[in-house]
Amino acid sequence: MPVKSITTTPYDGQKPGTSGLRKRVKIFQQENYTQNFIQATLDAMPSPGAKESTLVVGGDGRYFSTEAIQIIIRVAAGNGVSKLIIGKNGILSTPAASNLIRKRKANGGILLTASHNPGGPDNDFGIKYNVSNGGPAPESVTNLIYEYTKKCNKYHMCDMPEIDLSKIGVQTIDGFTIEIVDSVNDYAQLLKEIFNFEQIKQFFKNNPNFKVLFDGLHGVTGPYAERIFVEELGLSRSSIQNCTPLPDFGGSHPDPNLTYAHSLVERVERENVNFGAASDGDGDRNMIYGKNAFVTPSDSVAVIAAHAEVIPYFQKTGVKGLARSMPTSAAIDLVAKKKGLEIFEVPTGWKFFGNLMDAGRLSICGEESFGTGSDHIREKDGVWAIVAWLNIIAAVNEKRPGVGIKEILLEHYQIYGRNFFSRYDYEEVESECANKMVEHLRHLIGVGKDDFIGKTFGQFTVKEADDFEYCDPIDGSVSKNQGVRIIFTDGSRIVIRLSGTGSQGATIRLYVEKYSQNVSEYESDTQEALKPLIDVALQISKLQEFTGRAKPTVIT
Ligand code: G16
Repeated sequence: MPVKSITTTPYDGQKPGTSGLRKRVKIFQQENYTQNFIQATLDAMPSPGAKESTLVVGGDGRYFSTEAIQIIIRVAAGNGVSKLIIGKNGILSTPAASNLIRKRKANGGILLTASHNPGGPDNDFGIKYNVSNGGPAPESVTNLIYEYTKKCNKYHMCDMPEIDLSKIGVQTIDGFTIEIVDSVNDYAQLLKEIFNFEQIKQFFKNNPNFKVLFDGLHGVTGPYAERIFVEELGLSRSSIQNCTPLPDFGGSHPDPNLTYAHSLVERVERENVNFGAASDGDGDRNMIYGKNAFVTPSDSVAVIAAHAEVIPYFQKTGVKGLARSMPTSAAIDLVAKKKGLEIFEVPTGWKFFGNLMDAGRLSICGEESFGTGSDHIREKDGVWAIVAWLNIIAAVNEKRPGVGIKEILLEHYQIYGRNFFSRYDYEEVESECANKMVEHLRHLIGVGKDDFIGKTFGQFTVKEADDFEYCDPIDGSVSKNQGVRIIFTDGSRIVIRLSGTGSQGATIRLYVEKYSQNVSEYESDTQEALKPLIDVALQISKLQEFTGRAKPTVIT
């Protein structure tokens, strides 16, 4: 096929954020915008580079995905890529793509997703590059992509007819191979190797009144849920809802939290569902929710780590170490301490776990942003986390029948104490206002530090404060300014940082955490328990003054 080199003009602002480039669809639809970014991504691919490489391509099926895939096919061919492995109809959940990259020993993958951000012609699209370990590209690579976008004045492509993405099979055009694969098979196989499906099935058989409800929020996990929960684990079809993937997610936010998964939450409460769960647009996030028992993501990963020995995968590999992102509560640290395991605190972004996993020092990790996972792949994995909980419940019930989500949580608090945790999001704030607030905080903990440390706000006295900095223990790379932390003398803390995944204005994230070993508090309402700390966080940050926002957009 003849390669054409097309003259183009660089676009500003093609800097990948926490997890790839996320912008409004209309921005990606601009002339050559997507082509430029793909060219820059291929140029930045780590050695041996794009030429003769194999790449996995797929995504959450959001609006503009199929157009983007046709562009990727042509630009990949123009850059000498040998083979593309593409999910049927362009569909691959993020964990399934990570698995395919690893299983097929591909050189990397291009994932088309803006995760939990809404989709449709007026909403978001995203492109993310994953490296050969199956995980999101590290900052060294994403920074290089950005550098290439700034000087991208040419891209290479081959003219070819539109490829039919709906037909599973292999086609080769002039030495360039396109393989369309089933989106679900390999992933379902992986989960069957990790978990004790027989034990879970037996538990459902023994407890026919144990109700399960999974909500796919019209994201990519619908077909995965159908296969795993219905076909493999034998639940009824009425145990899953919103499981048809839609390009605009039915007009809602495909974000599994108390605000956006409210239909699940309401049904769990109203219909006395024992086990509720949801996953996001691209299937890497999850929420676990039982009647009167919302499991915070920070608690979820701690519970999974505490019970890891019931999961066949960890019986084989052992648990090598645990980790969390900095804003995530320290509940998992307490499990690590008790089990004598290494614990790591990394910046926000799943990419920071990859090196530790590759080095064999990390098995289970999680983030407060509804991300939970393990070293079975290099992405967080929503369905994995949900099946992990089911496996734990099934195993615990063999010894103590009648135990559900709430009992497991309370037992966990009895052993480890409770880390109350909440996050306030202020979405689409004017960037200038948000930046001013961050400057104010940096001043407090920088130049003003001597006055700030030791100062008392309400019942809290400041013990330490910094802007989180991380030095990767494996490759020594340093990531600075990862979030302002203010730690009080009683161990409570607040963290404030700007999100790296929004597509419009700035999103301020305010995280608060308080630890309690007071048994009478274990069933307390989180917001009530944290109210004094939240008030102090608002007072110190002057968030309302800087942004004019009296209330957060979302509380989790
Ligand atoms: C991405 C990253 C996560 C991160 C989350 C929130 O998740 O993969 O590691 O915690 O964004 O990031 P931020 O606070 O910067 O918005 P996803 O599910 O959006 O790909």
